[in-house]
Amino acid sequence: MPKKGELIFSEFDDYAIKRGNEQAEFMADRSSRVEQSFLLARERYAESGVNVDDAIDRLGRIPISLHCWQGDDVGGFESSGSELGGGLAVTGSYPGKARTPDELRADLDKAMSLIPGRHRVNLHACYAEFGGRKVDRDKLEVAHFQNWIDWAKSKQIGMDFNPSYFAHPKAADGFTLSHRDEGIRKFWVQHGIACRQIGAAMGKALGTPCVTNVWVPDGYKDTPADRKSPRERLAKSLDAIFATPIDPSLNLDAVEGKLFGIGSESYVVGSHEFYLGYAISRKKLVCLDAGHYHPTESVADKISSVLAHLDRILLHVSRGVRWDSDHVVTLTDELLAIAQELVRGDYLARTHIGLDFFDASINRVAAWVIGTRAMLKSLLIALLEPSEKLRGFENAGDYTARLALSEEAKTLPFGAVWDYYCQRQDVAVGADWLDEVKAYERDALSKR
Ligand code: RNT
Ligand code: ZN
Repeated sequence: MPKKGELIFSEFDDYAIKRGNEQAEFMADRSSRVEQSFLLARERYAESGVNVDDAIDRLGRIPISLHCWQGDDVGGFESSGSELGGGLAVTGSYPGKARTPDELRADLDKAMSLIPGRHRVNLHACYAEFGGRKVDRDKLEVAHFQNWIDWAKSKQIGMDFNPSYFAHPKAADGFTLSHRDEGIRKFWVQHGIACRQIGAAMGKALGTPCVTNVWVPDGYKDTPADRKSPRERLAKSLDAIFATPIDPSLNLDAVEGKLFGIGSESYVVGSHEFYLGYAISRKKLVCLDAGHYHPTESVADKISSVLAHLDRILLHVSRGVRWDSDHVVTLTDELLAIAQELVRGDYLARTHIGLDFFDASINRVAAWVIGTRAMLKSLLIALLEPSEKLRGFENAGDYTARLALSEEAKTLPFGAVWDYYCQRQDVAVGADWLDEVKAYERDALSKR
């Protein structure tokens, strides 16, 4: 006669085995359905002259740079006590944000395991690790990022980098590289110089150039009396930062402008025009952040314009809702238009795609997964476009056919190709990844 506990255990065991078998059957069944749908979709695309295998191949070679700052609401690990500032605002108090570099790396690991392909990580300087010996930002060294570099190396992923011109007492009045105080300017120039060297070391260690992106919050809340001098100072500071040439196979310099920020509503020193001119004259990359323009401006339209004059660009893919709100990227028309431009213009090799959003009102790991998967989906849709036909109609002056075909292309079965791509890359198909994020939330995030 088994004891009570044993009986319960064996019943539970039977149940678990049955459930396990059902689950395995479901997965095997689903996997073959994904494959069948893919084969049908491939035929459908072939009818439109699109080679699906090529599209999948190309998608697999596009890295997206995941921004570390989604994982902890742009907090960083300096514990400086300074407010975030710089016009950056994170709303929401979803539990589980990363409190340490190890937690942040674990969260990134989790996110990346749910995203098909091999990607990159984009780090801000305020995520330095000091091992008990803190230095100020002008004295940062590669050693402070060694753990990050070792981690990236073990994952065989590249890294990108950013000097941090916010959340610091010397940025508290809203000016950094264009500050009227020479001492403050010099401090921030030193920070920029240090960061480029760190970027180059990352590039060297990981065998892929690091894009080091300079964004400063400098600007006025109200109408300035002098728009000129801060811009002249900014140009001089940037020139000082970039004075030493660095091998572009190690580090690439980018500059990011914007239209306005919280506290810089009336004037931003580093405007788009300022940086476009700067980048063209100094041969730098311009960073186009999707939230940094008038809401009716199209970032997609800017890509071919700026790449007519620049070798490379950096994108900060973001989603502004009414303003530069940095919402999680979703598969919107704007996002798709950006992806289409990159593919149609054959710009993928000249464009570094990075994400820039931060939402603390939802699970932060899910935010990365949603945003990155949306970016990849948009690229896949663009790669599956019957572009030769569309171009042919356009060049023949047949705009009716161009419009008709681009409308029909919108309902081609890209979802079947996306599912198959995920399955082949051994990552969750459909919304399955959410179960894994929920389990991670239960087992790790909720314990923080
Ligand atoms: C701010 C810029 C900048 C930052 C990050 C944290 O408006 O978009 O890129 O979001 O560097
Ligand atoms: Zn940005």
